[in-house]
Amino acid sequence: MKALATFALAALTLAAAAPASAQFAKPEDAIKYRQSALFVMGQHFGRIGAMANGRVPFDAKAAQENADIVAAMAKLPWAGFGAGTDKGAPTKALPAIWTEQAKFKEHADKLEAESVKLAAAAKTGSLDNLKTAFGAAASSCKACHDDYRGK
Ligand code: ASC
Repeated sequence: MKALATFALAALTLAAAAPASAQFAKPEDAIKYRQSALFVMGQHFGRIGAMANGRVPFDAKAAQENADIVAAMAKLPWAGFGAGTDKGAPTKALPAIWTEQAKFKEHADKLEAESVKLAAAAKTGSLDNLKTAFGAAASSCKACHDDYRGK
């Protein structure tokens, strides 16, 4: 039992010190993880967009719930872009992600910041505030896709 506890502690310590890519058993898992996180985020972001663009009636509570999910999801994809995850499963991620890591991280940070603002805007209950914050967040999605997502 004591040996097991020691082993578990050592494993935890290693895990905490390991780079993000080591959180995944294989590159394919990291690729699926980031795609899944971005897909879920996109679904909830799209529901806000439908309200912001007048395609569905504004529902302040739904906007708030969706924006909270977007803000939580926006933190996740980046761990799935670790070293060695440029291939291993079908991916549109461009090689520049790994050669321009500082710039890519700026985009990720920008999205996270805009999604926090989106959630704050949604909490005000104002459609105008939601529209403004949605536009800014969508621009941050697009800016990164333009540079780092292939066709
Ligand atoms: C979305 C979505 C994106 C962005 C992007 C904005 O709703 O899924 O990836 O907006 O299209 O330009």
